[in-house]
This record gives sequence, C-alpha cells and structure tokens, in this order.
Amino acid sequence: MKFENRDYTIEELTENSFEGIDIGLFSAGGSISKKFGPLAAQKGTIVVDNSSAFRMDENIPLVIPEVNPEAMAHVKLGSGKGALIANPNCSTIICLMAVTPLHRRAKVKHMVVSTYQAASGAGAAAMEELVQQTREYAFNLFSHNAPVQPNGYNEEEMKLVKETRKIWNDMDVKVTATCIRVPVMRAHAESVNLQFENPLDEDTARDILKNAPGVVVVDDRASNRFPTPLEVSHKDDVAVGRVHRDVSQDGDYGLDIFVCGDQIRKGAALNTIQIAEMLL
Ligand code: 2RA
Repeated sequence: MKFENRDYTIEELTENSFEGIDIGLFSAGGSISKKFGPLAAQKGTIVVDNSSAFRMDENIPLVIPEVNPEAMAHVKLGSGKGALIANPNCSTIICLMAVTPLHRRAKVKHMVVSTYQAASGAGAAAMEELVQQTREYAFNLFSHNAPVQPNGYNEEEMKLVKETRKIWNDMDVKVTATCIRVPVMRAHAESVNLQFENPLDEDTARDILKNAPGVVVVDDRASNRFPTPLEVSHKDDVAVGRVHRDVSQDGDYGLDIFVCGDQIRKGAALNTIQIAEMLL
C-alpha cells in the first residue's frame, strides 16, 4: 500500500504476528481486539487498543496522557512483559481534556454533557453517506446511532458516564450526557455544564484552561468567536470557549463551557500514539 509516497507491506493478522513486536496499536474493532489483544500481550507486546473491548475492565488502564498517565505507570517497555492499555471513547477524551484542569482545582461534583458529534465518529462509510445525502442530512440531526439501553441512555452516553468515573478514579462524580449526531464531517462539539465542590470563578477557569496542555482557549465575546468543529478539524488541540458562570447555580460553584475537538486526532489516533510515546 502506498501512503504519502511511501510503500508499506500489509500482512494478514495471525496468532504468530506478534513475535518481536514491542508495541501494537489496535484499531480494527472490538471483536478483533478481544481475539488478538490478550494473545499479543501474552507474547510480550504492549497493546494500545482503540476499541471499547477493554475500557471498563478494572485491570486495564484507560488513559488520556494529559489526564491520568499514572494509570499506566506499571507498564514498562523493555521489561519483556506485555500489557493492554485502553484508549477512551472520543467524546470522553475531548470532554475531559477541558474539564480535568478545572476538576483538579475545584473538584467537579456534577457534570451535564450534550454532544454534537461528527459523522466521522461513525466511520468512513458515514462520512461518505454525509457527502451523498447532504440534502436530507444537512438540515437535520439525530440521536446518536449507538444502541439504546434499558435505562434510556444510548451506549455513547453511558461511555461518557462510566469512562469519566474510571479516568478520574472517582466513583461518586455525577455525570449525565445526551449524545447527538450532527451534519459535521470530522470534529465533535460538546456543551458541558459543571457543578463544583469548591468555588471557581470564570476568569480563574479561563486562566487554568489557557495553561492546560493540549487545550486552546477561543473565547472572544466581543467578536462572538468561539470554538467550531471546522476550525479544530485536522488539529491536535481541543478548543474551549463560552466559559461563563452558570446563572442557575448560587455563587461561583457552576460553570458552562463549550468544547470542540477533532475526534479522529485527539479523540482516537493521536491519543493512541501519545500513549505509545509515553512508553518510549
Ligand atoms: C462516535 N464513539 O460515535 C464514536 C467515535 N469514536 O463518534
């Protein structure tokens, strides 16, 4: 296969593919990961898995490098021991990149997330469908395509709830989410309402976000310039704006923010590569 003018040899994945492989980046769906991930780890490969197969397994770290690198501290390249590391879901990564620096300062008690998710999150075929069916799809949006569970939430929403608790190692944090697919090609947007245990005013929050790794603040009220999916597309950083006090909450305990991130980069591939880079 030719990619960016270089030739690559593609080999069939078999049980013997992992001899001498230090790091395996898996992104071929949950069933392939379940079948070959543990096998690769047994053979000494450190697997960074981008599927949902192992995310909620309590023995497998779920890592955003800027947020909880300590969760993979026991995994050592060159130790001869393989391991599995899970990459969180895109909407969780994009949300927690912005919210974690605020959580560290004032401790989130309650978080309400509404997502506006790009077609790319449903795969290349959905991007093609968006191009072909623009007339029907462009003037509409729909509830996320993941299966709805008996509790009424769809799987994408419950990923945000459960993965946040695991990544923050905080089983008490209250999280709820509504995930919506919108006619956008590549990057996700998320509106996040936060309630903190300790006071945090909006200027301090903005300063914290300006200094947060992997985050850029786009919050220009005078010219109504805030993050957009188009502006973050093909970029590594997650953009945050619309930072303001939540007037429905007393004092400085509530904030609203709006976040946009390229779900193919920071929501998937980039985060996976950053985990591998941490091992190196
Ligand atoms: C989505 N969870 O539905 C996917 C992307 N990883 O957008």
